[in-house]
Amino acid sequence: MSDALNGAARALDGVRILDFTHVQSGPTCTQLLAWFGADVIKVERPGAGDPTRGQLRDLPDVDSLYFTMLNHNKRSITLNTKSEKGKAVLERLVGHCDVLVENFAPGALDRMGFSWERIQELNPRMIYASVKGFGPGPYEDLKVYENVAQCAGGSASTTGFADGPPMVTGSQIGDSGTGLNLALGIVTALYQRDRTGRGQRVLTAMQDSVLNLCRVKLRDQQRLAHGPLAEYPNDTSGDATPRAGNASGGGQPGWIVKCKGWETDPNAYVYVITQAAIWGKFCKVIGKDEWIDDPEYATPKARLPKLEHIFDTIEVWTKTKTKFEVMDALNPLGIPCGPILSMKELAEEPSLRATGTVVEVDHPTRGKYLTVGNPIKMSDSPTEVLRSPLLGEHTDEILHELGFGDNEITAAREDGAI
Ligand code: CAO
Repeated sequence: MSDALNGAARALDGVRILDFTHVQSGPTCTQLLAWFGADVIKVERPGAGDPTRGQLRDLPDVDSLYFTMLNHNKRSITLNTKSEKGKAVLERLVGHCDVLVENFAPGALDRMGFSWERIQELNPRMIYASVKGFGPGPYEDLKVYENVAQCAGGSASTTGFADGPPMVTGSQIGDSGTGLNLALGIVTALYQRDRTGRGQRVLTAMQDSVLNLCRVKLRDQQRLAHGPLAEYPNDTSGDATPRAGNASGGGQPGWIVKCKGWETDPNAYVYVITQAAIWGKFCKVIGKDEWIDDPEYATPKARLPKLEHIFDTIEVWTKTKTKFEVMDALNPLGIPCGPILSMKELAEEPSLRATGTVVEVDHPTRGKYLTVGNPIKMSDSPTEVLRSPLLGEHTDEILHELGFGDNEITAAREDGAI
C-alpha cells in the first residue's frame, strides 16, 4: 500500500489478516498489525459498516474521527456474512488469510456458522483471535464497552479521591489496552505456527487486561492484611484497596500541585515526586533548607505521615511558576516531575510530530486531520500512517484476489451479499 517508504520491508509483510473487528478494542489491534506491514482486510456490513463510521461525527456524511483514527492502513470489503453468497466469500477469505480477528458479542461468529471447529476445517493454520468483555465464568455472555471493563477490572474502584465516587480514566485501557494484548497474542501465535504448522485460538478478555494494568492495586490489597497503606493519603483504608487520589502507585511519594495560572487554566499543574535521593535538593529549591537535617523530615519514613503538608509547601513554590518553569528548575537537579499536558498542547508538540507519534493524515472526504501514529518504533520496520478506507473501497479488488470473476461479483452485488 505504501509509496513514501519506497517499498521498505516491514516486520509483518506477507501476513494476511481477516479483520472482523468493530468499535475500538479490535480495530486498535488490527491497526497496529497493519502498521507492522500486515495486509488487513476489514470485513464490514454492506451499507452500514463499522458503527463508529457514523458515531460522534463532527462533519455530516463523512467518516468520523472515531473511525478514521482506528482504521488506518486497512482495506475494506463489504460482505453480508449471513447470506449464502456472503458465506461463500467468507469461507474463501478464511482459506486465504493467516489470522481472523474479531470482537463481536459472545457467540456471534458461531451463530454466523463460523465456529472455531469450522474455521480449523477450512484452514488449520488459521489463528483465531478474539476480544471479549469477560473470560469464561458468570459474565462470559455479556456485551461490554470500555467503562464497563474499567469498572469490572478494578480500575474504577481504585481511581479517584478517597472521599469521592469511583472514577473511570480517560485512557482507554479496556479497549486499546486489550487490543495491544491481542496484537501480542497474535504475533506470538504466528511465531509458534512457524514451528508447529498449526493455528490456535487467542482470547483476550477486557476485564483481564484492565486487572493486569491494575496489578499494583492487587499488591496493595494483600498488603492491607498487614496494616494501613502508609504511602496512601487516606485517613482510613477499609478492607479493600482504597482510592488514593494522585498518590504514586510505587514507593516514591508524588502528587499533582498547582502552578501559576491554575485559577483559569485547568491544566496549570505539575506532578512532582519527592524521591529520597533528591530530598535535600528539593528542600533547597523550595526554600526549606531546615527540613534537610530535621529528624521530623530527614527520612522517608518520617515524611510519610506529613506528605500532605509537604506537598502543600511545595505547592506554595510551584504556584509562583508556570509548569514549564517548574520543569526547568527541577529537571537539571534530577528531580522527577511531569507537566500536566492538555490534548491541545500534545497536538501542537513539535517533537511528537517529528517522531511520528502525532501525524497529520489527508482523507478524501474529510480533508486533513491529526491522529496518533504507531507508538512502537522499530529500526527495520518503518511505519507510514495511511488514511482509513472508505466503506467497501476495496471490495472488487479483494474479490478478484480471491479468484472471483466479474460475473460472480455482479451476481453477489445484485444479491446484496456485497
Ligand atoms: N454481515 C452480517 N451480519 C453481521 C456482520 C456482517 N458483515 N457484521 C456483524 N454482523 C452481525 C453479527 O453477526 C451480530 O448478529 P447476531 O446478534 O445475530 O449474532 C450483529 O451483527 C451484532 O454484532 P455484535 O453483537 O458484535 O454488535 P452489538 O452492537 O450487539 O454489540 C459490542 C457491540 C461491542 C457490545 C459487542 O460486540 C461486544 O461485547 N464485543 C466484545 C467486547 C468488545 O470488544 N467491546 C469493545 C467495544 S468498544 O468500547
